[in-house]
Amino acid sequence: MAAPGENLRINSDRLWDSIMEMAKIGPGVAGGNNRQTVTDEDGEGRHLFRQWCEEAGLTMGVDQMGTMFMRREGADPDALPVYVGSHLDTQPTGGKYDGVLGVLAGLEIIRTLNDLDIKTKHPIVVTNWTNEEGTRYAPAMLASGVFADMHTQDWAYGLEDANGKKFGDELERIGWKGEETVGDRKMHAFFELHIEQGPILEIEEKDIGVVTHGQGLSWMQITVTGKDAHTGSTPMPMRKNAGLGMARILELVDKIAWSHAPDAVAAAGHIDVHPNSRNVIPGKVVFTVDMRSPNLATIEDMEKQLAEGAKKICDDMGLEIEFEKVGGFDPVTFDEGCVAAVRNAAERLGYSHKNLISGAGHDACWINRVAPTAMVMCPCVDGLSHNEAEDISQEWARAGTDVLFHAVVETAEIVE
Ligand code: HGY
Ligand code: MN
Ligand code: MN
Repeated sequence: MAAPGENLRINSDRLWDSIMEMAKIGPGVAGGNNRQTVTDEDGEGRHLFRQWCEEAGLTMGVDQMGTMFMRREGADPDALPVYVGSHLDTQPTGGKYDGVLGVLAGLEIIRTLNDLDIKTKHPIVVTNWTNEEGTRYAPAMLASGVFADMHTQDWAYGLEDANGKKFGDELERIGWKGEETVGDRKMHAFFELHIEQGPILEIEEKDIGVVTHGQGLSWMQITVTGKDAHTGSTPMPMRKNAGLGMARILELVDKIAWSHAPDAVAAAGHIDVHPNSRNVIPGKVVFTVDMRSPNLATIEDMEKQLAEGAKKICDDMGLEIEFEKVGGFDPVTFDEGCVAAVRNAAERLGYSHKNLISGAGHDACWINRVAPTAMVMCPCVDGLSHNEAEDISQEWARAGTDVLFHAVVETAEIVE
């Protein structure tokens, strides 16, 4: 396939301006974003993205999970499209670039092709996947998971947030429940640009991560039940302190991850304490343990250690314990052809690069099950993400988007 000339580059000022414009929607409290899935702010961000795409001549399709597909026609309308995108939803204390860079980089590819009047054989479709973050509605990568037939749509529609609002109802309320059957679309390939969300590229001074694999993930929700009681008048031997039980389990979680160092990580980010009153011993805590590794056997051993160890802690303390797996996917190996397109693009463009295993989960991890898929990563400052202080340089955004541009356009095949 004819590769684009190494002089073909995107317009990084235009890309940067769009990222900053999108960041104004659903602002956080410390300079980042709070644009959680299927909130009004999510709806506002979708409308802005749609407006930009239509200004660039794209036609929109939306599926029944709300995922947006913005299509640029190819010379061969029957050729399977090359998809490129990520997600516009954010964490409650999210940054401006997680997901957004990948969606708007896809739009920048279209804008650049329009500027240069370049045609491709395959159509190109820029994609915004619904609910990648999985915060308001677990699991993460929800819509891409339904698209890859990992969850049923009915199950997804029935998920409830902390206020009992159902995902399907909220998607309809914001007006983004589309008509298309989820997963009907067939792809020639899928590419996703994403910030690394870790420190490796910055420390090693590499412009580009050529993502060969993705870590697997396990989200185990644990409910520990003891007995609400007065923190002052209840003698220590009589207490059934669910909060203490959770604390000992979280200590165990840390030990389990270290027992597999350096190939494992684990923590709990979601913790609900009931009744969460200063002078009541917690009678119930609900928390989610997030465990990850590039090795499936390691994940399975961590789950086993957690189940046995947490049960013993609760038995010894006279507490009840329940486990519910609320999310997970196996480690991912991306498509060699697509990965090579990314690596060749970085070489051609003169960007430093290294192979990388993605520490975070991404929509690409599910789409890799239904289409040839690869990811491009750019550095982020101090490797920080899922924090409003998340930051990247415009140069890093430019390099990542240039590489994405070349990988997508080469795969979509320029028509002379
Ligand atoms: O959890 C993840 O890895 C992703 O950021 N949603
Ligand atoms: Mn993301
Ligand atoms: Mn994220």
